[in-house]
Amino acid sequence: MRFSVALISLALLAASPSQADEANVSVALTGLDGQAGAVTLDELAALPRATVSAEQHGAAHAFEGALLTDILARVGAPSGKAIHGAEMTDVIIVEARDGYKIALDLAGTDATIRKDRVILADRMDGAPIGPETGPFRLVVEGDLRPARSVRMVKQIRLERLH
Ligand SMILES: Nc1nc2c(c(=O)[nH]1)N[C@H]1C(S)=C(S)[C@@H](COP(=O)(O)O)O[C@H]1N2
Ligand SMILES: [Mo]
Repeated sequence: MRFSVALISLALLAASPSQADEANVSVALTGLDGQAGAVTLDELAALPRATVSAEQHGAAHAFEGALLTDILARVGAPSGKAIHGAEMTDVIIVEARDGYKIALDLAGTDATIRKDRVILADRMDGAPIGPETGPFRLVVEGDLRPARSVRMVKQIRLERLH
């Protein structure tokens, strides 16, 4: 009897993701030359944090996360003065678990070019975003309709247009 209780407890432990697993949930990153990387919830929390206000269903919400610029630096993305010439056709493709995807111009996400920030958020109004719409959500500051606010972000990749 005691043995079967122990077995059931073990099975339950194996089935429910631990806190460590949650923190290891990640977004896959791909650089211009195919460099592969990732950012986990833990790593996102350790990057410089930014809070962006965005409207959702007519109400303003505070989204908190890290700048896309700081995240894409992990796969060697150009930023600041390095964005000129050929880099002006670099695009960022953000894809979600449900297959929804959007594109952004890299230049338009850089703080030296535009003041509106683009963040990968992991918190909304002070709480984790949660698995149904998160745990990662893209937020583009200044957007009037949140069509580019990708929920459940799975992958972010860079491509140079020719
Ligand atoms: N993964 C995913 N993200 C998405 C969408 C989607 O279909 N799938 N729709 C977009 C569109 S068109 C809008 S208007 C907003 C709506 O966000 P809300 O449901 O939080 O208001 O989510 C955007 N993000
Ligand atoms: Mo929409």
